[in-house]
Parts: sequence; structure tokens; C-alpha cells
Amino acid sequence: MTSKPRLKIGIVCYPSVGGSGIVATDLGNQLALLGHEIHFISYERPFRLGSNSANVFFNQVKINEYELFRYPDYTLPLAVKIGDISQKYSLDIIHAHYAIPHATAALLAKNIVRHCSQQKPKVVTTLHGTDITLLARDPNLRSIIQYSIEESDGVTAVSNSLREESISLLGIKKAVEVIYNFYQPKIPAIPAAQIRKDLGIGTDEFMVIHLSNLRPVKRIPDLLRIVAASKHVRKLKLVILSGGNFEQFLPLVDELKLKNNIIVRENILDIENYINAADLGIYPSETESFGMGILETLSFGKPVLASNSGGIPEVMQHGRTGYLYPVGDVQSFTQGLDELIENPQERQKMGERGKVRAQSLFNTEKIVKEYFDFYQKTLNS
Ligand code: GMT
Repeated sequence: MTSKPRLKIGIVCYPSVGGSGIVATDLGNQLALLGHEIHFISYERPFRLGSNSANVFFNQVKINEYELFRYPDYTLPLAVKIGDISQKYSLDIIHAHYAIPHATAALLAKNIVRHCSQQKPKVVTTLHGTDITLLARDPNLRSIIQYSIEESDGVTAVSNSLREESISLLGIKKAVEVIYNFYQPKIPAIPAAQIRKDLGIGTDEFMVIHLSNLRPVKRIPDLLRIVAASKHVRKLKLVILSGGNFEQFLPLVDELKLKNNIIVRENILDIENYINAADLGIYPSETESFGMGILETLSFGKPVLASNSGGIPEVMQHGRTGYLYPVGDVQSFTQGLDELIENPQERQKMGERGKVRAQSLFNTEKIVKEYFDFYQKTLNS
């Protein structure tokens, strides 16, 4: 960061174990390492945000529950907090991750700041997926999402697929730039053999990994059915690193007689140790604008079976880094799983290709630079 300006950036994101919050946190951390001043704003400390460092600050939004209001409101106190932080630290950029309520609150904050001071922060909004694919279909939310996108100073989407869907679904005129997600794999600190032993997975067993928040869009019942239908089910262990409660799936686990095949770990931070110990990843989602779990799995040289849907084909390639199947095609997923269980050489080749692809297309330095350039472009517009 010799000649580049030091920016002051507010990052507004969800703190929970979801892709958008994780990407926002990693982006903020990386920008801070480059010398920029980063102010996270959310109702809780983001999941992967460590303690405050020299350039990283967390600002919590407090919500009051007034008896007068039947439902507590988050958007207004969020807007006030963004405005306060923006004025106090003279933010250059307010980067809202997820259209609502973050972009909406950021726009309100920008107007408050302009009203009270000479400052003119720019609002950058990153669309992450369900803010478009799910919520923009809701007539109660559609126009506010449309407005929040059109009024942002700069808009990005995490894949071409999401960009196209945003434009066709909302008819927006705003330019939407695609900036892919990135992942900086940490070096596993625990040997694969140790992790497998701790999980109770034998050396002759096959470990499938799945990382997600278990929402309906992830099609967890399909995941369970794929494992249950495998002809190698007796030596299969499915390890789910979950950001949600798995209990709702226990009746199906029982029905499919998978009690001894499933290992669930919640809110895991050292995902690298688990992915590194796995043989393959499965992601049968209804759709993914990108699929962070897929990128994370590829990054450790593991092949992936996933749905041919949304932005997933931009992240991985059918027949090269794993296999893509139509959504819900449990039978084909199972065939692919069995094929790769039986063919370790092919698995290794695919895994290596996936790792190279992850490192070259979705590496941290490249993508963080794209965001920085986008901030500069937006500031100069
Ligand atoms: O995975 C989720 O459902 C959470 C959601 C979120 O907003 O946190 O993830 C979305 O954003 C991620 C980060 O950009 C993408 O990797 C996910 O594909 C996307 N989820 C969907 O499109 C369903």
C-alpha cells in the first residue's frame, strides 16, 4: 500500500454462519491487512471476525423493544448506527452485503449524513443470492430491493448467474459488476489422520463433507438420500459442518437407517482441518448464487458433486473438478459418488484440478484488488 489511498470503509453484514457474512468478514480482514480502516456494523460480532486489530473495529447495533411496536425494527437503528459511524470516522465507502435491510439502511444513513454534515460517503451494495433469488420474488419486498439497488452508488454480484437473475427479475437499469467470492485456505493445523480418528472414521472408510446453514435451499434430504442409496453406504461417513440446527433431519436419518453414518459439527471455525481430512464434498442445493462451501472444498483438493444450478457451474466444472447433476437427481448423484469412491486416481486428478481452479480464479489477492478497484471507480463516479 505505498501509493494507494487508505480508505475508510464501513462493512454492513449479517454476523451469522452464512456465506454473505463470511465473505464480508474475510473481505474486511483482508482490506485491513492492506492498511485500510474497516468498521464492521451488525447486531452481533461476525462469526469469523477475530478481536479488534489496529485497523478493524466492530460496532454493534442495539435494538430497543418498545411496547408500542408489535415487532422490533432493525433497519432504523441500523441506519442510525451506520450514519453515526460514517460521520464519526468520515467513511469513504459504506459496503452493504445483502440488499435488505443492509443496502436500504445504508442509503438512509447516507442521506442522514448528507443532511447533517458535508460528508458524502458512497454506498456499494453486493448482492449475494437469496436477497434476489428468494426475497426479490416476494411482492412485499420487491420494490424496496429494486430501489436499494438502483440508488446504490455501485452494485456488485457474486456471479454472472446472479447478475443476470437480478436484472431479469427486477428489470433494474443499474450496472451490476460481477466480483466473484474468494477464499483464503488456512494451512490445516491438525493432521487428516488425527481428525478422522477424533471423528471415529476408520482408515478404510470414506469421508464425505458438506458445509452449509442447512436451509431448505440446501436440500439436506437429498444429501441424506444420496448417502443412503450408495452401494458403499457401510463404509461411508457424512460429516456435516453446519451453521444451523440438524435436529429437524433426525426422523429422516432414522428412516434411512443412517444413524451410524452421520457426524454433525456446529459452528466450526477450523473448517480447513475437516475439509482436508475428507475424500469428497456433496452440495445438492436447489440453487446457489456461488456456493462458498463448494469453493472451500475445492480449495483443499477435494472433488465435488453438486447441482447444475445458479452460479455453481461458474465455480466448478462438470467432469473436471467433480460432477454436476440436475437438481434433485439423487440417482445420478449416487452413481457419481460410487464411481469416485471406486476410482481414487480420478478423485485425486479432479481434486488437483479443483485446487488449481480455486487458486487461480478465486484467490484472495485477485478478488480483494477487484473490490478495491471497484471502490475507487465508485468514489470517482
Ligand atoms: O448459503 C446461504 O444460504 C446463505 C447465503 C447468504 O446470503 O449468506 O449465501 C449466499 O451468499 C453466499 C456468499 O456470496 C453464496 O456463496 C451462496 O451461494 C448464496 N446462497 C444462495 O444463493 C442460496
